[in-house]
Amino acid sequence: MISSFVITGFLGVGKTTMLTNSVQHYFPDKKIAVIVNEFGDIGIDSKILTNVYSEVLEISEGCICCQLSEEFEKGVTEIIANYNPELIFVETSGASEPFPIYMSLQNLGVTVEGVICVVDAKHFSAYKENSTAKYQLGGSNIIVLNKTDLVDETEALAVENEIREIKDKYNIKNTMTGKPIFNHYVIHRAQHGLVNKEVFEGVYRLEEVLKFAEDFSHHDHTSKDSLGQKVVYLKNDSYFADVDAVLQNMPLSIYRVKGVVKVKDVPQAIVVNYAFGDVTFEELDVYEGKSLLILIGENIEADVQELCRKFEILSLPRFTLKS
Ligand SMILES: Nc1nc2c(ncn2[C@@H]2O[C@H](COP(=O)(O)OP(=O)(O)OP(=O)(O)O)[C@@H](O)[C@H]2O)c(=O)[nH]1
Ligand SMILES: [Mg+2]
Repeated sequence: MISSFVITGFLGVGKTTMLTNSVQHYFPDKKIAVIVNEFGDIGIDSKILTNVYSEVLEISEGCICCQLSEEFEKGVTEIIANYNPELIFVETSGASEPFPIYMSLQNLGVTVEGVICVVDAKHFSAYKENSTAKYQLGGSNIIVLNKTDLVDETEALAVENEIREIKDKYNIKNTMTGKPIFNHYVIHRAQHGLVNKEVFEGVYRLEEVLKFAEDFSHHDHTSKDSLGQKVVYLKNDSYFADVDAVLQNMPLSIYRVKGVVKVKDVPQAIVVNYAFGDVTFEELDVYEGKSLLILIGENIEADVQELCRKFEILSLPRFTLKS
């Protein structure tokens, strides 16, 4: 029997960080396959994750909980046939709900040990009103309060209380009986995605809920949440300080930036990771592609136009593929 975990949580909360830190730490000898669905059509996470795991399947362009369940199920079937993993981790995009993915895995005969929702302790108030964020909490049974290094105990407790309120309200229910599908949930704390081992030990294993699954109505979040993404390229003769200046001047309505850039004064390519004003940089050993940034936000068209006007090093792709 193949086991799996679904990792959900809003944009930039630390899902990939958990996969690179905790998972590898706890399962050094297991055959692990990772499936990652990113918001946006260029997979930065899969580039990071392939440095850590040998089997990484990237499902891009669209949301696996809405449009891509067929592609997702095909991908899982292929990864099982070709690699025969003992454990599968699915990182859902920050804009998708976990429950449909849970159902797909179950339909394929893969045991779901837990649905983990990662929460950003520092930036929770900035995104908690987003309806997808609420349904992500409602559809999970293990909640990881991450980035606790950035808040004090009072703030952490306040977020935990808010999580409990939302969880009670949005806990997914059987539409026939009105009873919650997941009876219990736990909240763990983490820094840089490093959680207590019991999160992955199956102690919170979900009961079989397949019989309820047909009654679950998927909420149409794509039309309600106006998140959009845009890619910008970086000119070849840019310096690190130029990139930093762009990030320092991000409008508030852009809350996630990911990308890989090559600059003149750093020998290796740099992975840029920006979430709600905080930014980290990491070096990437192998990268042959273009220097690019993916920006995600609520007023994305206008914001990106403005950024490109302000910063000469940025340019928009000349062609965009219509989806
Ligand atoms: N200070 C701090 N930063 C963190 C922590 N966990 C993650 N980060 C940083 O947060 C940023 C986003 O982390 P990711 O792991 O890429 O987040 P994600 O949820 O996978 O993001 P998406 O896939 O784009 O939705 C990165 O810059 C991380 O280095 C943490 O516990 N503390
Ligand atoms: Mg990620």
